[in-house]
Amino acid sequence: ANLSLLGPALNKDDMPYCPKQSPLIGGPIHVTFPSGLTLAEVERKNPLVVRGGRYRPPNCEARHRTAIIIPHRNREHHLKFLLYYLHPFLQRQQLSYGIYVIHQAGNYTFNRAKLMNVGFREAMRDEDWDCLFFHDVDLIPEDDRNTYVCDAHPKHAAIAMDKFGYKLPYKMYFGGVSALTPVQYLKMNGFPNNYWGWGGEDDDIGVRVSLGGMVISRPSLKVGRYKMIKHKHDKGNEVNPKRFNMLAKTRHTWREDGMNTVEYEIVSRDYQPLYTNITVNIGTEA
Ligand code: UD2
Ligand code: MN
Repeated sequence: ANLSLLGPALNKDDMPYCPKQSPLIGGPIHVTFPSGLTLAEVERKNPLVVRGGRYRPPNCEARHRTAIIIPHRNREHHLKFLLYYLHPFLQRQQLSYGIYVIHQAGNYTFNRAKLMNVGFREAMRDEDWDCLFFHDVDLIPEDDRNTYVCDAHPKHAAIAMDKFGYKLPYKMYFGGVSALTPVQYLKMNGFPNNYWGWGGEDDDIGVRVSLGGMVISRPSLKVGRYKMIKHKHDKGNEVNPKRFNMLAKTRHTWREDGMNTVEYEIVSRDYQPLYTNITVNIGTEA
């Protein structure tokens, strides 16, 4: 007899697959920033998260494996709140997941998009993730129906942010939080490496989606809601004055700059209880 007809599908370890819709989803999340919160407290609240910030559901085999890539420097305070919300959020979605913090070494001008390329390569070295979420450190999701899985096209998840009045600021906007499968990522040659400082890189990435022959997918406005932790412009991430000139050339440059040309040096890889920290030297502007 074909036993699979008799019960839920079983995987090789004889655990049933998780249901297609997680029964743990609760909808809207009331986001506040408790003073005095510590990482030790976040650890205590997430006893099933293991070394390096990895998790798999205890009683079922996850249908999706998602890596979260967070570009970072000098925002420990934001990171703590993001981890506080993100770990339970991903667990309620019954995902198998890992959280990577990609920390830019040194004081040279910040480069968000290049750090994402590093995160992509380093996360894929670890495991065959089927989806990567590229996630600003200061954006807290406000609804757990915004599932952290990939779509048939690159997904812009942060469609509705408080700072833009919970509306999409413009049609091609691709900033904040986005999600791609490895195939989608490579199809657009990843992200640009040459945007140093604030701005432009998110629009370049948006243009790459269409240059790679894809379209932008988004969750609904009701579900893709985020709160951005208020902050000032960081030192070392000054507005990039070249961004408009660079953007005008993306269609000529995207094949020559991206995942196929990224160069960097890993300074350290350490497995924290709540995330894997990768400190990287990404060099300076040519
Ligand atoms: C907007 C976009 C962001 C990006 C940026 C331009 C939103 C919500 N986000 O963010 O996706 O396109 O414009 O570059 O509109 N970071 C550090 N340390 C630093 C500087 C930056 O960790 O010193 C990281 C951190 O993950 C941060 C992200 O880079 O969330 C984006 O930088 P931002 O938050 O200063 O820029 P913002 O809010 O204008
Ligand atoms: Mn921000």
